[in-house]
Amino acid sequence: PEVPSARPGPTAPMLPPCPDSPPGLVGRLLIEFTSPMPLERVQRENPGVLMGGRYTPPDCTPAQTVAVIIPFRHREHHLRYWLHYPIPRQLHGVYVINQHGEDTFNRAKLLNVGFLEALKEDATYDCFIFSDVDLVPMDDRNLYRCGDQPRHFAIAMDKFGFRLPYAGYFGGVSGLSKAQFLRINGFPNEYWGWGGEDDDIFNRISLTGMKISRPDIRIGRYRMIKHDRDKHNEPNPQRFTKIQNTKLTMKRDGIGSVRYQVLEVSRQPLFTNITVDIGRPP
Ligand code: UD2
Ligand code: MN
Repeated sequence: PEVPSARPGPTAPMLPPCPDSPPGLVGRLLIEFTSPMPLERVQRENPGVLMGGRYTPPDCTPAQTVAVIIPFRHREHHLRYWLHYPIPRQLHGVYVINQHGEDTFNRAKLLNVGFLEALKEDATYDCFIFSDVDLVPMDDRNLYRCGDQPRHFAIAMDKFGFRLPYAGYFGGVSGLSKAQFLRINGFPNEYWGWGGEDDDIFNRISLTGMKISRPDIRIGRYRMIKHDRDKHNEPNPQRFTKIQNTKLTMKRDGIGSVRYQVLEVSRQPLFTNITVDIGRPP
């Protein structure tokens, strides 16, 4: 009998592996958020990106299939800057997970939803980058890829004086392989409102015996688009006690227990928007 995958044909061209770093990197980028960024312009800049934000290099086979997951509500103008700057061209799928309604925001639960929904669309994703919508890397050598340990990308942000604010900081932009994400039972679903969920994720990684990998401090630089605290994302007063209890809660609260309802999947020219009902705090 035939083994289909072993037989190259016109539908499965044998392309050489892509180089470790993509061609044409320039290093430090000039990032600014002054004039508004029309979506039509961003689309014109990216003719190679397919509907839904899917991208495959035309001439080589990437070692990893990388999806970015963006937690989202009411930040359209930030998304346009995020799409405009070059980093998205290192990715193979862009998923904006849009929280429906006006109940309290829940960043980590939206990221869990994004992991599952991206895999439903393409089971070959094996690397997941989780990025705030307002964080733009200042250096394109900060490659959005997964490694043998979970990776923290946003280590030197303008708002923290281009330094790591504390040793266990894991906020902003991070990356986990599919296996690493499953090993920590994904992210917590029970952090409603601002804060704490990134520290819980850091705890999960440490408790499963993994270590954080980070880029060079000169390369992991970011600008955050200035913003006020959103409505319905007030600081969560429970966050300090919750992060003391990750060891107890991580087994029952995570990717294995996430409940939600997808309301709409819409493929836009540069990203896939998934609007989801994730419920509200108890
Ligand atoms: C910090 C962390 C962030 C997260 C958060 C606490 C940095 C740079 N980032 O962000 O990773 O740990 O604290 O929860 O330190 N969002 C919306 N709509 C909303 C509310 C939030 O789209 O109404 C999304 C959006 O992608 C945003 C992200 O959630 O970038 C984090 O929220 P934030 O930007 O208000 O919080 P910030 O900057 O303090
Ligand atoms: Mn922010």
